[in-house]
Amino acid sequence: MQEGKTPISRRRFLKTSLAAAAIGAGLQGPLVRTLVPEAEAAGSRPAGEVTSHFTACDMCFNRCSMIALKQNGVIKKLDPNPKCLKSRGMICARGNAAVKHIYSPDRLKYPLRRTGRRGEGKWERISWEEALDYTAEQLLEIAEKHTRCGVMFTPGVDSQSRFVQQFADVFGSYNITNHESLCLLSRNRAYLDTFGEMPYPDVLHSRYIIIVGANPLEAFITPDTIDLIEARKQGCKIVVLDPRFTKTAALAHEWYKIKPGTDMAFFLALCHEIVKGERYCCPEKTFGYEQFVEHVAKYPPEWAEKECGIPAEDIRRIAEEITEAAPRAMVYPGRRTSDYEDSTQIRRAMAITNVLLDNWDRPGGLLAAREVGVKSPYYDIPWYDDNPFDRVEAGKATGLFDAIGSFQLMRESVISEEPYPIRGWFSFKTNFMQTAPNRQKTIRMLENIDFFVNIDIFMSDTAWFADVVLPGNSFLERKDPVHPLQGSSACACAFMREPVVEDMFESRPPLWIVQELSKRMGFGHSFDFTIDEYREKQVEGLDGALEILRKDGIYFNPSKVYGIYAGSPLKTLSGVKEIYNQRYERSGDDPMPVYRRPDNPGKDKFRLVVGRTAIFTQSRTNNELLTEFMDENTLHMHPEPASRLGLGHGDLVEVESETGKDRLRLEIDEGIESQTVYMATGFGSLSPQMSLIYKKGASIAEILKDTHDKISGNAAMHETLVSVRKVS
Ligand SMILES: Nc1nc2c(c(=O)[nH]1)N[C@H]1C(S)=C(S)[C@@H](COP(=O)(O)OP(=O)(O)OC[C@H]3O[C@@H](n4cnc5c(=O)[nH]c(N)nc54)[C@H](O)[C@@H]3O)O[C@H]1N2
Ligand SMILES: Nc1nc2c(c(=O)[nH]1)N[C@H]1C(S)=C(S)[C@@H](COP(=O)(O)OP(=O)(O)OC[C@H]3O[C@@H](n4cnc5c(=O)[nH]c(N)nc54)[C@H](O)[C@@H]3O)O[C@H]1N2
Ligand code: SF4
Ligand SMILES: [Mo]
Repeated sequence: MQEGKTPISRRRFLKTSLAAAAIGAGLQGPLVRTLVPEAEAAGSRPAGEVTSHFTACDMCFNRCSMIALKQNGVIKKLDPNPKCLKSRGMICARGNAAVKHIYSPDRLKYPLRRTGRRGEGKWERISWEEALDYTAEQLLEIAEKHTRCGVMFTPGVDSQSRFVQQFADVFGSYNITNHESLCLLSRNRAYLDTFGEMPYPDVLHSRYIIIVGANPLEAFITPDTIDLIEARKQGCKIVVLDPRFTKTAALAHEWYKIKPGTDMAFFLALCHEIVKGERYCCPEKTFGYEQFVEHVAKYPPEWAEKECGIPAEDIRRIAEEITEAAPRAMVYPGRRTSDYEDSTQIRRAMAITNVLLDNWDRPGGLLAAREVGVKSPYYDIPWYDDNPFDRVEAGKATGLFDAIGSFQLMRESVISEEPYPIRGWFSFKTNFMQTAPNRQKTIRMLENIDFFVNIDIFMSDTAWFADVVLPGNSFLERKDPVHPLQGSSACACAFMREPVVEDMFESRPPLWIVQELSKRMGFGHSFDFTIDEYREKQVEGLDGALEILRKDGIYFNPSKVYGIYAGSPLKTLSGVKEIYNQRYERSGDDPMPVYRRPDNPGKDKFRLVVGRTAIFTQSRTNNELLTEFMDENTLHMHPEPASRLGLGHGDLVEVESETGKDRLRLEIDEGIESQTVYMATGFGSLSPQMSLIYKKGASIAEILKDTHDKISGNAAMHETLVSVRKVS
C-alpha cells in the first residue's frame, strides 16, 4: 500500500469508481491510503491474499449489493455484486467512497459524556460500562417522572434500526419517528390513498415518462436511475418539470423550467385534456370518475399556462402523446416530497393522472409492491397503565401515519409540552440538526430535553448537542440480520451483511448496545438472541435462503410481475382506484386536488428549493474522497436577478428567511428559474469534528422554514422565501 500523505487524485478516483461500476471488475490495486493506524501498519507488510466478502452498501437507502476486497486485514476496494438485479450490478461514487467512511480520522472512537454546556464541545471519555449504566439510569428516571412516552426515539433506517425500534417499543414509548417525515410521507399518503399501496414504477418498459419534482439521475434510486437511461435508449420519451436544469433534465427530450409550487396546475390541465379523449381511463375501475371530469373542467390548459408558465399547446400535445403511449406511460412517483403545504394534494394530482393512464399493475406502468417474504420475528410489547393515550403529535395532521408521526410536529410538542412533556431523546443514525428545517428550533427543543443519547459513527451536528455519544460500528464492520428490500416483484430482494473487518476502536453494533441497556433496565429477556438465531427465524419458510445469501450475497424469489391484482380488489376503502377520496371528505380535506397558488416571492425575494447532488447523501458530506468534488456549497441564482442585485459569481452572500440566515458563495446558474435559488444540503457544520465541512458553506437547515404538509405532516421545505445580500 502507498505510504505518505498524498491523497488520491480526483481523476484517479473517478476512474476507479467508474471501473467499479463495470460488472465483474476485478481488483485494481490499492485504492486508498487509509488514515487508520492498524491499516497503515498492515500496508507495510508483504502483500497478502485478497479475499472477497459480500456486503451491501449503506451509504444511502438503496443498499446496493457489494463485494468488499480485503488484503492484510484492510478493505482495499468495493465492487458491485453483478447478481444484484435491483441495483443492476452497479455501485455509485458514494458507494465506492465508503472506504473513507470507515477509515475516516473523524470517526467516533469511544463513548463520550458531555461536561460543558450543550454544543460547547467539552467531553470526557468514559468506558462502555459507565456509558451504558448512566444511559439506562437516565432513561428510567425520565420514565419514572414523565411516563415511558416521556422519551422519544429516532431509530434511523438501517438493517439494525429494527432493534432500536424494538427497544423503544419494549421500553414502552409511542413517540418513535424517523427521517421519513422529512422525506416521502406526502408521496406515500397520496399513492396509498389512490391505489391502496405505494407502487413501484416499471421504468424499463415504459414508453413515456413525466418526471416532476424528482431528479433520479442525481438522486439515485435503484433500479430507476439506471433503467431511465436504458429506457431512453429504447425510445422512451422523457419530459421533466423542474425549476433547475438538473442532470435528469439534461437526459430529457423536453424540460420545462416550471415556476416552483405550480405543478398541480399542469396536472389538472393535463387531466382536463386526457378525460376529453376518454381513451384510456376505465371509469368502472375507479371511484369518483364522473365528479373528477366535472372538477377538471375548471382547469383548461390556458388557465394552467398562466399559473405554471408551460404553454397551453405543449400541455395539449403532452396529453395527446402520453395517452397514445398509455398504458406504457407514467407520471414518475418520485421520492422526496417534503416540499409544499399541499404536497399530498400535488402528488394526488400526479397519482390520479396515473389512474387515467390505466397503467396500474401493467408493463411500463406502476407495479404492485412486493417483498420476498422475510419475516419480522415477533416480540411482546408491554402495556404501561400510566402512559398517555396516544403519541404526542397525534391529531396534528389529518393523515398522519400512526407509526411514524412527524418529527417537526413532535418537536413543537416537546417545546410546548402539550399535550404532555417529553424529556428524553434516544437517537440512532439520524442527523436532524442538519436535515430538519429550522436548526435553531431543534436546538431550542433541547432546552426541554433532560437527557439526549446519540449513536453515530461521526460527531455529527446532532451528536455535538448530545449528553452521551455512543460510537456505532459501520456497515463494513457489522453482522446484520437479513434485510428485505421492497420493490416490484421484479426487484424485491434481500441481503445480509457479514463483518468485512472487525469493529474499529471501541465502536459497537446497535444490537449489542440495546441488549446491554435492556439488561440494565429489566427487560434483557426481550433481546435474548444472537443475529444468527434471529436470521433463522426471519427466513422460516424460505427454502435455502441463507445458503443462497452466502453464495450470491443476494436473495430473490421472482414471481409474477404484472397482473397481480387481476380481478381482485385494491386495498383502498372502495376496493378500486380512488379519484374521489371519501376519507379526505370526512377529515375536511379536499376529496379531489384543488389548486392553491403558491405565494409570490415578491420583489427581490426568492423561493429556496432543496435538491440532491450525485456526490453526497443528505448530510453525509464529511468524506475525503467525495469532498474532492465539492468542498462547500454555493447559492445558485439566475444571472438576471443577480445583476439586478449587483451580485457576481463568487461573491460572499447572506441568505435570510423568516427562520434564519447563513453565508456562502454565489454561483451564477443560467439553468435556474429566476425567482428560485438553490443550495446543496450538508454544509455549514457546527461540529468541528466534521473536519471537512466545519463552517464550510452554509447550513440550509438554518434557513429552511419549518412548516408542513397539512395532510401527512411531512416537512414543507420549499415554502421558504429568502432575500439575498452581498456581504462586504
Ligand atoms: N446521490 C444521492 N442519491 C440519493 C440521495 C442522496 O442524498 N444523494 N438520497 C436518497 C433519498 S433519501 C431520497 S428521498 C431521494 C430523493 O430523490 P428526489 O426526490 O428525486 O430528489 P431531490 O433532489 O430532492 O429532487 C427534487 C427536485 O425537485 C426540484 N424542485 C424543487 N421545487 C420544485 C417544484 O415546485 N416543482 C418541480 N417540478 N420541481 C421542483 C428540485 O430542483 C430537485 O431537482 O434520493 C435518494 N438518492
Ligand atoms: N435541507 C435538507 N433537508 C433534508 C433533505 C434535503 O435534501 N435537504 N432531505 C430529506 C430527506 S429525503 C431525508 S431521507 C432526510 C435524511 O435525514 P437523516 O437520516 O437525518 O440524514 P443523514 O444525513 O442520512 O444522517 C444519517 C446520520 O447517520 C450517521 N451514520 C451513517 N452511517 C452510520 C452507521 O453505520 N451507524 C450509525 N450509528 N450512524 C451512521 C451519519 O453520520 C449521519 O449523522 O433528510 C431530509 N432533510
Ligand atoms: S446508490 Fe450508491 S450510495 Fe446508494 S446504496 Fe447504491 S452504491 Fe451505495
Ligand atoms: Mo429521503
